[in-house]
Amino acid sequence: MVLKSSPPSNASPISDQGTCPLPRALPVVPAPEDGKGRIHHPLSIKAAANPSLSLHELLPLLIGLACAVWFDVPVVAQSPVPLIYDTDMGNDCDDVLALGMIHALQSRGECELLAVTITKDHPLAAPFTDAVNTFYGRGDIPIGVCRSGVTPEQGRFLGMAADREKYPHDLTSGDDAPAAVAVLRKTLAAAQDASVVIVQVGFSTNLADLLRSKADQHSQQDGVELVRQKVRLLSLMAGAFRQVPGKGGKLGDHREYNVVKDIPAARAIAAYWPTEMVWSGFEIGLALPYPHRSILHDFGYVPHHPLSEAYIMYMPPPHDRPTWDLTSVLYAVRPDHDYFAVSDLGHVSVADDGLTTFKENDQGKSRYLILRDQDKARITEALMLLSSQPPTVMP
Ligand SMILES: [Ca+2]
Ligand SMILES: [Ca+2]
Repeated sequence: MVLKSSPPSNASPISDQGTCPLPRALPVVPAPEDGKGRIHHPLSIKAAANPSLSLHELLPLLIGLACAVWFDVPVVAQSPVPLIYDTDMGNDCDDVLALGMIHALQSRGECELLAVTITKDHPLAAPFTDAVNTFYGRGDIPIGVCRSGVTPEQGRFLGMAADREKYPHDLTSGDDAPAAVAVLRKTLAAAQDASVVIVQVGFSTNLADLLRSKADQHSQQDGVELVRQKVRLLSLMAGAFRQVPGKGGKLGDHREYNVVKDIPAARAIAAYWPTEMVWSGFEIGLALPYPHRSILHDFGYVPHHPLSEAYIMYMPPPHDRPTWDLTSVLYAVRPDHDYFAVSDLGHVSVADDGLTTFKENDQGKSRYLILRDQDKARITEALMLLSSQPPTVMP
C-alpha cells in the first residue's frame, strides 16, 4: 500500500485558458468581466474611480495594478458539487453534524444538495431531516425513505421533529415521503453525466436497491447503467481498514456498524457499484473526535439549534463524538484539499460477518482514506467551522 495525495476530481483545476491550478473553493471575485472570462483587478477599478488620489495613496494601487497585469490570471468559477446524502439519520449525531456541513458548503458555493435518502426505517427520520433542511432555508430538498425494517427504533433525538414550533418543517411523517429509490432515480436522471457525488453514511440498503432497479418513468436505464452514466464518486463511511483498539486497548479487527446492519447490501455495493468509491473507515472518524466545547460554544447564535440539541440528546458533553460521517462529506466536497491521503486502487470484500478487507488491484474501483497525524488538527478545525456555520438567513 502506497500513501499518496488525493486524486484530482473531474472538476478540472486547470483553466482552459492557462495552466494555473486553482483550489476548488477559490472565491469568485464579483468584478466586471471583459467577456473573455478575465476578471479586472479591483484596484484598477478603484484608481479609475478616484482620479484625485495622492501619490502616497496611488503607489500601492499602481503596484497592485502592475501585479494584476503581470499575473493576468483568468479566474474560472468552480461549479458546486451536485450531492446526494444517503444517511441513517437518527442512529447517531454525526449524521446531523454532517448534514449541517453540507448546508454550510452549499452556502459557500461548494456543493448543491440535490436530495437526501434515508436508510433508517423510522417515520420521524425524514421529518427530522426536513426540519434540519428547513432550518438552513432549504426545506424543499427532496427526501426519500426506505421500508427495510433496519433500525426501526426512534432513537434519542428524532423526537425533536415532533415540535414543529421550535423546528418548523412541513413533512410530518416518512409515510408521506417517496421511496428512496424513486428519489435517487429521478435525481440522477435529471443530472449531468458523470457529475453526481453520493455520500453514503448509513447502510447500503438504498444504493443496493438502486443498483437492482429497472427502467421506469424517470429513466430507461437500469440502476447500474444509470449510476455508471451519472455518478462521479461514491464517498462512503463504512468498513474498517486497519485494526482499532478494543476493550482493554488491544488492537483487533472491527466489524463496522454501517456494514453489519445490512451485510447483503454492503456486499452488493462493494462488488457491483460501477464508479469510483472512497471509503472512510471506522478508524478515520474515531481518530478525529469532535471537540464537545464546540457544541457548547459555537451554536448559540440561535435559541434552538437542531445540531447541538441532537448532539446533546444523543450523548451530552463532555463527550467528544467521533466524526465518522463528517469525514465522508469533507472528502466528497473537497477532495483536492489534501486533508486525507488515499490508498491505491483496490477491491473491498465484505465477509459473511461484516468484516471488510481491502486488496490492492489496478482494476479495482475502491480507495480508502488514510489519516496523517499532522493533518488531524486542521481537519478537526474544518469540521467544527463547517458544521457550526450559521445559515445564510437566520431562521
Ligand atoms: Ca419540506
Ligand atoms: Ca450514520
